[in-house]
This record gives sequence, structure tokens and C-alpha cells, in this order.
Amino acid sequence: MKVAVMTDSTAYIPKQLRESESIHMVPLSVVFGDVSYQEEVDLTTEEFYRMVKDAENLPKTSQPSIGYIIEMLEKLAVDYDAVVSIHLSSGISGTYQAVARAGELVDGITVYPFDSEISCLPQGFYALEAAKMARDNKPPEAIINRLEQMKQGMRAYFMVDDLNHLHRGGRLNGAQVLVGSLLQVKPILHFVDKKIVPFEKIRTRKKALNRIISLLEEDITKGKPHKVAIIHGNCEPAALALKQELEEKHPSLDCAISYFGPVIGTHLGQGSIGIGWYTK
Ligand code: MYR
Repeated sequence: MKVAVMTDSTAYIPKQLRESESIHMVPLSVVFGDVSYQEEVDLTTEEFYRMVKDAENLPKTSQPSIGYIIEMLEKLAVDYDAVVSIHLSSGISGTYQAVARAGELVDGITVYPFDSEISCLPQGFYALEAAKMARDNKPPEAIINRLEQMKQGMRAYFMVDDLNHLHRGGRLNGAQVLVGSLLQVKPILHFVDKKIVPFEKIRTRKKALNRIISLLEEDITKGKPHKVAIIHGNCEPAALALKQELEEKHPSLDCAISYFGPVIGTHLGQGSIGIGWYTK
């Protein structure tokens, strides 16, 4: 059985790596006024942050249309029998549900949708693992089982410079009553039950970052994290400094720098930063 691996653009796996790993990608879009751009296809992250700075109104985001996904699946059906398709949390976007629905409508290929319950490079870690297993001719059920197992050790904590973006986009849960007070601090955020909720309220950015590092270090002492991603929204110097700090303290850590691209950047805003990892 030939198994394809698909993910969406919010995994932010660089194009070259996607191609070398044969990972197919369905893009989400950002919409500035009347113009819609497919991220990672016709809008780069650099262009996006430049455009946001100059834009009168903030952009909006949208999931891929069912029609677009059906077309992709029909193309994949020519060469593959099944597709394991890994998506951003179903609690923040309808992309996972759209892929699942499209899978029911396309003949000749069986779709195994996987809800990563997270996004960004941690979502990409699932896609990269699935791609490796598909290359080793593992059946889709075994791939899904392995991804579910990875989920037990997957963590991500992040913070934003301005909570208004998340609040405005309706992607901040469990904080409605707290919003007034949360806006004055730098809350650490994470995913619980597929949704974004505040983890802890911290007064300053530096203290919040130190707290995220201490959460990672708790896992390092329990069992070495397999992969770490430092993810930033147009603040690479801060991400590089964090990587250096982590690698000095933990020289064997496998630590990648990644980014909050246009779609996720629309909801988090510039200056957001986070760390994601999984323990084997
Ligand atoms: C859509 O329009 O369907 C996309 C909505 C995306 C919402 C993004 C909310 C922020 C996610 C932060 C992920 C951080 C992972 C480390």
C-alpha cells in the first residue's frame, strides 16, 4: 500500500525539507481587505510582517476550501492508496474537519486525518515522523498509532506581546473574565483540550521565558526531549539568544529555530515567542 503524508501550511516546514521528505501541503490563507494570499505559496513570512506594519486594517485568516482539498486528494489518488493528513488543532481552525469531510467525498484514496491538537513546528514534528514511517512502508494505522503515542509527550508554551490579537480573533479560551487583568501581564499560553488557554500569569517577558525554560528542563530531567523548536513571530534575535542559552546549558539538545508564519502570526502578533518539544 502506498501512503502519502499531507499537512497544512501552519506546520511551517520549510519548502526544501517538505520536498525532500515528500510531505504534501495544503495552505491556509490570510486576507488583507479583498485580497487573499495562500501562505507559504504566494506570501512569505517576511512579506507578511512587512504588510501588517503598513496595513490600515488587520488581516483575517481562512482555512482551505473543501473544493481545494478535494482537488489535492484527487491528485494524490493517482499515485497513492492512502494519505495520513496532519492538521492544526481542530479547536482553533476548521481545517482538520474540512480534510476529514473531503476524504469522505473522494474515491480511490483513504484519508486518515490526524488532529495534532497544536500547531506550528510541533505539528511539523508529527508530519516528519509520519513521512519517515511512510518511507519505511508502514501502514497508515501504524503511523496514526505512533502519532497518538507522540502526543503524550508533546508540549508547547508560548507568549505574545499583545494579547489583543488572540482575543480579537476569538482564539483565546478560559480567559474571558480575566482578560482585563491578563492584558496587563505576559501570560504563558498553552493548549488544553485543543484550545488555547492561559497557563500562568507572569509580569515580564524575561520571567515568562525563564518559566518556559524551566518547564522544558522539568522534562529534560524526566527523559531527554527528542526535539525542541523555538518559534518566533518576527523576532529572530530573541529566538537565537534563547537557543544559545539552552544549548549552553544542555549541549546535546536538538534545538531548531522556527517561525509563526502569516496565518498564526495574524492571531499572535509580532514579537510572540514560544518553545515546543516532545519527549520520546
Ligand atoms: C483559520 O482561519 O482557520 C486559522 C486559525 C488559526 C488560529 C491560530 C491561533 C494561534 C495558534 C498558536 C499556536 C502556537 C503553537 C506553538
